[in-house]
Amino acid sequence: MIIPKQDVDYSLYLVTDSTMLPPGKTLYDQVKAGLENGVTLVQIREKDTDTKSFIEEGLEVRELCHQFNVPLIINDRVDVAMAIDADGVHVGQDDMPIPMVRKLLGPDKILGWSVGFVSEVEELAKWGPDMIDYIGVGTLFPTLTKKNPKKAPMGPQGASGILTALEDNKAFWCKTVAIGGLHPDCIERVIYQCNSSNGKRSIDGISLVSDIMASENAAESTVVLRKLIDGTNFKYVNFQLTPSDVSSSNIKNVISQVKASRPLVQHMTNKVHQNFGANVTLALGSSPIMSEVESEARDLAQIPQASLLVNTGSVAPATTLRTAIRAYNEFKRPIVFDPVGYSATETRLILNDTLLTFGQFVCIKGNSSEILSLAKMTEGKMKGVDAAGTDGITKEYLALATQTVAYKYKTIAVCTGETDFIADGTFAGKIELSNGTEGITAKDLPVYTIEDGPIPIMGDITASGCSLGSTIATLVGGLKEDGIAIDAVVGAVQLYKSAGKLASTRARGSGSFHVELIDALYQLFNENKPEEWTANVTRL
Ligand code: 3NM
Ligand code: MG
Repeated sequence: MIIPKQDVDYSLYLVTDSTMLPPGKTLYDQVKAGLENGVTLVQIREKDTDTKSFIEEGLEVRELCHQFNVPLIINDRVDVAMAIDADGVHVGQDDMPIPMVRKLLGPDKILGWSVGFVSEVEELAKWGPDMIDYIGVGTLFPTLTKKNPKKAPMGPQGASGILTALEDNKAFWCKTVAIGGLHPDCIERVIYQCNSSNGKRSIDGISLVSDIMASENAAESTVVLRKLIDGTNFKYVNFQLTPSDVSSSNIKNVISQVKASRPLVQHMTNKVHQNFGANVTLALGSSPIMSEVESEARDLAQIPQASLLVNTGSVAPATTLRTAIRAYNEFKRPIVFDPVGYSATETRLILNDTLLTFGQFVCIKGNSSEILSLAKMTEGKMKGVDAAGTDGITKEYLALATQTVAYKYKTIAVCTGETDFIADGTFAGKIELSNGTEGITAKDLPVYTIEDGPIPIMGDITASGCSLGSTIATLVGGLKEDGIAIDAVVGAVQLYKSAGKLASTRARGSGSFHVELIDALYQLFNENKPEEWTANVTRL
């Protein structure tokens, strides 16, 4: 062994594939460029190479790796690994059984295993610390590299489930690398979003093939990856994610910023909401754009003070939503996600879960049924897309569900109902390998309630919940660089609830309620006196 196996640095793990090399480059060239720029572990994974060539190549790459003090792992071929005295072996679920591999390799070599399911974690935990050293957790995202994939992409939430299972099963020794479809656009998000629910671990490294092996400039590609992995701050919005003691003066400040910047609020939303959401946005002095055109999403995302509301009652195809989510993340503009009818049907569940793996959202807003489903804290089924009765569900339980969603998606979660709950799970955008959330769990997150008693008629108009999404997207969109996300979200919910209350005292029925709600939003926003708003904000 080049270094004791407990000292292996898993942070940037390059797996080879000689079928995707760019013209003029050899496998050796690409590995060398990687090693020179921060690759910390190498695996030779060659599916169609003759044994003799594999051994020749293995010996060369082994020597190269050892010049950089980097261990060399061999995929699948235990015989080749032993023949060339490689530092370890990586096997998949259909390869030689782990206890046999370990028996052949002896105790000191590194043994890695591809894992996609919790049951596999339970198995490795039973074997104990002398068997598996690390697991490749995947597939994270769709990839063309692995032929005939047997697993569907699990996304960061699936990877978090694997990390949680390692903790639950006390497999504390086992290191983890994420694998599958990892490229610069998602590295920070993967490190940020993947952690065990007890807050004690996140992934120990990023493992990838094509981003380096297929690169025309493998050195440059590795530098980019290394920088992302070593960063400690995931700036997915151009304003602050710091915790705040939200107060009326903070909210006043948010409203002033929105008045000055008049954000452009792109709505990808359902037909019923489009007109009302546009009018709500206009009442807040801002510009709605109801575009669902894929080819212009990038242009819109580059407009300063743009924000995006994704409401999955939308008729836009998933690919369009994905393109928009990517673009807004890339240009560090905020996205508010409203998973309408989450899990009401299988179709909605798949669409919402897929979209949730595509990006990083500054806020996820849902009614109590949606939040309970997202938190996996309900056995009950939703009725239609309206909030199911929350009778019998305690405030403590809803607060915990909101915290759980905030924690799981590293977002500000909003759960609407007669009492609204808001939990801040942004962790200031802090990212780091291995350490998770440093022991902080969902129930430790800051949580606020917004209350104004029952609001008659509010539930009798359509798109009132969706338009809270418009209000949040407007306020976060209008934040200046020093503005704070949680101030804007709490402010938006308090403003919207207070305006609903005011409208209900003025309206004669559900028809005039619509009009009165727009007027009330217009009035309260323009007066900008949050200290007089009727809805109460309480930090629990
Ligand atoms: N194993 P790329 S996914 C080798 O899920 C491998 O276990 C996977 O390639 C798993 O970085 C994968 O080019 C391919 O997407 C990863
Ligand atoms: Mg294999």
